[in-house]
Amino acid sequence: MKSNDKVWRVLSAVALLLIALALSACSMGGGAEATVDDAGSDIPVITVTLGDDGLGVPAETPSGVVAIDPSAAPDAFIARLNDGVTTEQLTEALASAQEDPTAALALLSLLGGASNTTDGHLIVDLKPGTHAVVILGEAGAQVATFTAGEASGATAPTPDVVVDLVDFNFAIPTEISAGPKVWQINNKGQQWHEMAIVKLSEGATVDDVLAMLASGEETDGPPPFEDAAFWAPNSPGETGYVTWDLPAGEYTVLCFLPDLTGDFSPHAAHGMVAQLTVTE
Ligand SMILES: [Cu+2]
Repeated sequence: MKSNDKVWRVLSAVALLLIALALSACSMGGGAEATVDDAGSDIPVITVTLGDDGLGVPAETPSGVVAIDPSAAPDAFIARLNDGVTTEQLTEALASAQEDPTAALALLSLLGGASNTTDGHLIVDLKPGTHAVVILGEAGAQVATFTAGEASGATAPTPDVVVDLVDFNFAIPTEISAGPKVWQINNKGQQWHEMAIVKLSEGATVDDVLAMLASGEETDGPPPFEDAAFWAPNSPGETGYVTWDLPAGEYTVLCFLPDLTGDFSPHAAHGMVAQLTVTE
């Protein structure tokens, strides 16, 4: 199999997951004009919109600690453009990102993205400079860029749960209690990483999930898991925050991203899988 085929298949599986999450979260609203609001704390909220005229985001935002509300486009991810990279260059690179993401990844740092949050947003610490909100869809990439300027002066939330993403594992508590929890997600690896928190279907195993990813198809109906929460890819060194309220139960945590320095197999196949128990 050509490596590009493998990338496509893995990304197709990721896309299925993202679409499922988007459908589950699409009742959360959106469509309003893109704004920067005050969340009631000192953290400004940057609202992403998605309408007939595409993806929208305020042209100028604070830098520093900000909240980004992608609930109108829950499969969007946030990126910082490398110095000198233009929107046109990024758009061109993203056009082929689903076949091979390496060209796009060379132009930016991925800051994450989140679905199924309790408050509709994720929190990131933006450096001054050009950023983008991106959706990779079947119809191609949608990109909205914005410039982070003056520092917000806000402080990052105090996390309840800290997860380090490494090559290839999750440093994550084995057990947390139910109720809203602020998660801090740190990529401490050398590769890009994401975090999908899923509930395996009755009788399904991690091997079933890996087999689905390897086949790139849903051969026997739906995937052998339900999505509970998703954190979109972070580049090495990047940190984000999100509040999730996971019901009590047993969860499996996986990274589906392809190993770009190896055989393009998903990180989960390299052992980037963890179990999480949420107690009452
Ligand atoms: Cu990973």
